[in-house]
Amino acid sequence: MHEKASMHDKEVSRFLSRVLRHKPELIGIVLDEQGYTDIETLINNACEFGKHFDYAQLLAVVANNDKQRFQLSDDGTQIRAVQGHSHPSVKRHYEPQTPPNVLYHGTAVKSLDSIKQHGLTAQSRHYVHLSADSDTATKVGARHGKAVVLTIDTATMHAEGHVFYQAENGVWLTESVAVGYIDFGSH
Ligand code: HQG
Repeated sequence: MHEKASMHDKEVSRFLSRVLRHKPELIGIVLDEQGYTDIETLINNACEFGKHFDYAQLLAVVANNDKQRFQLSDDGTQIRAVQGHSHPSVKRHYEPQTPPNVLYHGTAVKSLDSIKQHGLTAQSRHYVHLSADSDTATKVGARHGKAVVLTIDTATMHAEGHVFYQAENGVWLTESVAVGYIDFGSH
């Protein structure tokens, strides 16, 4: 295959998730506290790393992304992932929001024992991620194995002072979820 073979949008999206959430140093880019990085540098450095896409393709990936994972700065020169970060440079500000009465968390059956012991913790990311609907949560859980959807009593959590945030793409975030707020269903 040609060295400069263009990438599919999905590959670009995966690559952007990797460097904008977890591993900017892979291509020598820097994320600011709000997660933004300079697009020109990103494209040039990605190219040197063997990942070839241009500004037009990046714009298309941002616009068409199924989960709206990315956001451009107002002037179009910077890009960030809106949630999902594990990188310590990023300390994103989100406005606290009142959550719906319940939210869902998709996980894998193999994690249930540990979750029953410790509750939901952020693992490598900065927050526990919660979904507004159980179908989405099922898909999130299936990434890790046989999926199971947990129902979180967010009304009580919120009433008891736990803080929730919603990323620009609708994903809900909170620091952790204690076992007492989790409905495991039949599991
Ligand atoms: C589990 C995707 C053992 C947790 C999704 C999950 C989401 C525990 C895994 C976003 C645990 C972490 C985030 C405990 C939590 N013991 N396991 N105490 N507490 N876990 O990938 O929520 O498509 O870091 O249940 O859609 O799966 O990439 O988090 O299974 O919104 O945009 O530890 O990533 O978005 O896995 O997914 P992850 P997640 P994108």
